Amino acid sequence: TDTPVHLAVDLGASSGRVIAGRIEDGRLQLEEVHRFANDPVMIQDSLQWNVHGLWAEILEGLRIASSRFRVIASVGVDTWGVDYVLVDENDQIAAPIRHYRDARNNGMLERAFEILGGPEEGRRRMFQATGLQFMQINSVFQLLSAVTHNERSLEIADGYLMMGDFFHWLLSGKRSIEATNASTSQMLDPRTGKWQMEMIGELGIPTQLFRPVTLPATVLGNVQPSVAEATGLKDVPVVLPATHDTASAVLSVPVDSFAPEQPDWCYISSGTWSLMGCELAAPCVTDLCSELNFTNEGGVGGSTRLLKNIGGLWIFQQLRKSMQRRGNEVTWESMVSEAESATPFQLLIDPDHADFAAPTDMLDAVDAFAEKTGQGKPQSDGVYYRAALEGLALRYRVCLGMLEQLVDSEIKTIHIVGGGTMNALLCQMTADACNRTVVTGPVEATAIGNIAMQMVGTGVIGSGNPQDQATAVLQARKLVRESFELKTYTPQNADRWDEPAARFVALAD
Ligand code: LFR
Repeated sequence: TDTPVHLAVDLGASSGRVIAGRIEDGRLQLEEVHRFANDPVMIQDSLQWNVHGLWAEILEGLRIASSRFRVIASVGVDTWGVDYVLVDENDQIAAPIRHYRDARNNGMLERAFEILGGPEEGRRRMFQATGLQFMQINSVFQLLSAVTHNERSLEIADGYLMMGDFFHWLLSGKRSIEATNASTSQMLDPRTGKWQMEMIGELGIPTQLFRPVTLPATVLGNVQPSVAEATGLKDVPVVLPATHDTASAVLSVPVDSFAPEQPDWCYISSGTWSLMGCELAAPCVTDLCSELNFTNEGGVGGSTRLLKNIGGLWIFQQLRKSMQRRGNEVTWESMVSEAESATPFQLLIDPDHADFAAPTDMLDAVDAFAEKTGQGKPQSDGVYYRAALEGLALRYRVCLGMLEQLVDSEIKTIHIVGGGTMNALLCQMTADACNRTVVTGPVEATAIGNIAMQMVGTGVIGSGNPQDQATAVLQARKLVRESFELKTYTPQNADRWDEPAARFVALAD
C-alpha cells in the first residue's frame, strides 16, 4: 500500500531490530523487517560494542525496508542508556566504544565522591545535581575512568554522543544529543535538562564535549547520500524519538493518563533490565529518593521517569548461555517450563547483587552465591531458572513498597511492557508477589514508542504543535490500547510470598 511507514531502529543490550510501523484502519500495524544479535566483544582487556557490525545490520534492515515499502516517512533510533561515543573535529571516532559492564568502572563511584567532597558530601552533591540512582555503569563514571587512566582521546574529542545520537549521526551526518538518553548520563540537571558543567569540570571531564540537548520529535535532516546509496532510502528524514529505549517504552504504556498527580499505576519495562517506576510531572530529588536509590530520568513531553534499575532478565539470559557453554541447547520455553515445575522458593537470589553484574559464567556465579548464603547447591536446572524469576518478582515487591512511599500514593495496577511480557510465569509471579493486578503489553513497547514519537515529529499524531507533547502522548497511548492485545494477571496466593519476601530482604541487605 501507499500508507507511509515509519522505521524504528531499536537496539537493546542483547539484540537489535528494524521495525516498520504504520496506521491502517485507525490501528497501528507493526512489521518486523530485520532482527539481529547485539553481542559485545572483548578487545584486549576491555569489553566493547561491535558498532561496525551493528551499523552493517542497520543498513541491511533499512535496505530491506526500502525495497518492501513504497513510502517511508521517517527513521529514528533508540538504544540502551549510558554508553557513548566520543568524536573529534574531523568527524572521526576518537575512542573505543565500551560496554557499560566493562571492568574499568570499578571503584569510580568512590573516586567521584572523593573528588566532590568526600564519601557523604560528594554523594549528596552528586544526587542533588543529577537526581540519579548511583550505578557505576552511568556515563559519568565511565568518563571519570577515562580521566583517571589519562586516556588521550579526551584531548582530541570535541563531541559527546550517546548511542542513539551516534547512529543518527551516521544516518544524517548531523550531531545531536537527545534529551532522554542524555538524562541517563548522570551529568544533567533533571530540573532544567541542562548539563551540570560545574560538576563535570570538577571531575576533570572536558566540558567542551557537551552541547545543549535536543528534544524528541525534532527533525534532524534527511539521510545522507552515502546512506541513501547503500539502502535505497531517498529524502527520508531522520526524526529523533525518545532515544533512550526505556523512555520510548514508557510512552507506550497503555494507560489513559500522562504524568498524573496521584499515580495509581506504575510500569515495569521488562527486558535485559527491569525498569520499574512512575511517570511524574517533575523530578523528585529528595533525601528519601536518594536513600531509596531511585532515579529521575527524563521522559517524553518533559515528564520524569522516577524509577529503579533492577537487574532484569539478565540472569535468566545468562543462565541460558551457561547451559549452551556446557553443550546443553536449552530454549526459553524449556527453561520456563522447568522453572514452572521446580519447587518454589528453594533458592533465593538477589538480581541486583554485584556478583551477578558481569560474571564469566552465570551458573557458577549462582552456585557461589547459594553456597555463600548457606542455601546449598541447586538440585536441578529448573531451580536456577526459577530462582532467577522469583528473585525478580521479590525485587519488584520491595520496589513497589518504596515507590508508594516516594509518590505517596497507592499503586493499583502494574503495567509490564517489553519482551519480558512473553514470560507468563514471571508476569504471574509479579502479580502474586506484589499482590496487584498486572496488565501486560505491548511486547514491542520500545519500537512502538519510537514510532509514535516519529509520528509526532512528522505531524501524523499530536496537536500539530510538536511542543505540546502531552496531547500527543495521550493520543499515542490510545492508539496503543486500540491496536494491541493486553493481558491481565490477577494475584493468586499472594500470602505465600510473605515468608520468602522476609528472607529475601534479609539476604539482600
Ligand atoms: C534498558 C536500559 C536501562 C539502562 C540500561 C543500561 O535497556 O536502557 O534503562 O539503565 O539499559 O544502559
